[in-house]
Amino acid sequence: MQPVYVSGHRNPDLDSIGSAIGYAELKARLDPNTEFVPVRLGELNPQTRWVLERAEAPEPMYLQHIRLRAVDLMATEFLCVRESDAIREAGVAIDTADYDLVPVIDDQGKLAGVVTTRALAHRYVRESEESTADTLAAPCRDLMEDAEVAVIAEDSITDVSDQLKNSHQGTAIIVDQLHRPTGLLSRSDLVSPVRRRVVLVDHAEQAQAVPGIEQAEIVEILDHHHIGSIETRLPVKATFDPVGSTATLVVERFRRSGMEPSRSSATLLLGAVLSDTLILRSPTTTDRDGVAIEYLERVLQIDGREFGAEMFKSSSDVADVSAAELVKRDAKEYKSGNGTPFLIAQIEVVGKALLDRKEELLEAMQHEQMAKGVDLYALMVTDILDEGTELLISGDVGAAARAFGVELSNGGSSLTLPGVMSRKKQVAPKLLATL
Ligand SMILES: [Mn+2]
Repeated sequence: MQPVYVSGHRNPDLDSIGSAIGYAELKARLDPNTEFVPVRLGELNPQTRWVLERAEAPEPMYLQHIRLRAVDLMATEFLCVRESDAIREAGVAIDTADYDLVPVIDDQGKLAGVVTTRALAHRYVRESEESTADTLAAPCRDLMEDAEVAVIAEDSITDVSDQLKNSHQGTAIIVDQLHRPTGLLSRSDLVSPVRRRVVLVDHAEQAQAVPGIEQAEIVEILDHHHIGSIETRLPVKATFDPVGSTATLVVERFRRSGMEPSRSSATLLLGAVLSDTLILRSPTTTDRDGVAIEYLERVLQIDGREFGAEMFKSSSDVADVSAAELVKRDAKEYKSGNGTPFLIAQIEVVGKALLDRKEELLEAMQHEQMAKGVDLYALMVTDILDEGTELLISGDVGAAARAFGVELSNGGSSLTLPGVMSRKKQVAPKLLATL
């Protein structure tokens, strides 16, 4: 059985990582026969690293894409013959397994070629006609031909399928780095293959999901954002519940199941709720987030607000971080109603020091805007103590100003937005509606 991945969004933040780890733990405890693997879709931010260390939790596995690979469908139990084996052995091997060829290996176990049913049949017919004595006793190397489709385990099924279509051999041989056969994959294995499975947490936008999501089977969605552009083939259990963090929903599910998260997961979930709600100051915060924090404080026997203050302090010093990194670190991609693509990044800070680097940030944003081919790149510099945002804009600044009904400030490339702290609730909807 293939595992079920539990994935947050690209450019992962603490809520995505903490929720993925916590929810994978709960799912595995509720369904011990299935493996749930929390994953990350990119580099972890410093805040997430800080909490992972406190939680003594390992970095989740990096998932590059969720398209089917040769390794997902290949058979790993199969027969090989040696070059020196009698051709008859190849015939027996083919007869035993259900493939149209058998791999032939050399003395080092490396793939030397294949013996196909077609070649065997020709040989047999010729021998019968010539009524010569059993030359099926000749070594396989006499009848061997090149393997036309030899691929590696990570190769995508689409590639393997294309290669098989153009080959008269109906079976692909999967080889390792030393060119030793490790699996077989026939054309019939490619008919209605079992897709890779994933639970989405903390997002429901295709542009934010793991690459290849359109080929995967989404088994569940647990989110606190607006319902995005994700499409599913089958009906799925989907939750879009507007609380302050996805971690809050995970905590509630633990409690509803009568289970307590491990200390490690509880630490991550606490960090995630505090991070997404900016220590319960963000306008997205609900009473349920407060209840989740109180519960986790009891489980962990620590003061949540103190933990949160320490956590934000650890990650808010960005003096040493390059502008290029800052504008990308927590960027989310959106598409407005008329299909205009744009990005909103956010940095939480304490104090105004970062705004001294505004020109440098804007330059990095222009660069990213071009690289991503989006119409607008916005960066929220959010002061979590002062409770307000300076919104830097690369793109149509006028449209952004209209979206918020404010004047351009500070030289015409940013908007001063007092009280604005939430990308999801206060910034994304306005830009979605205007662009
Ligand atoms: Mn979140």
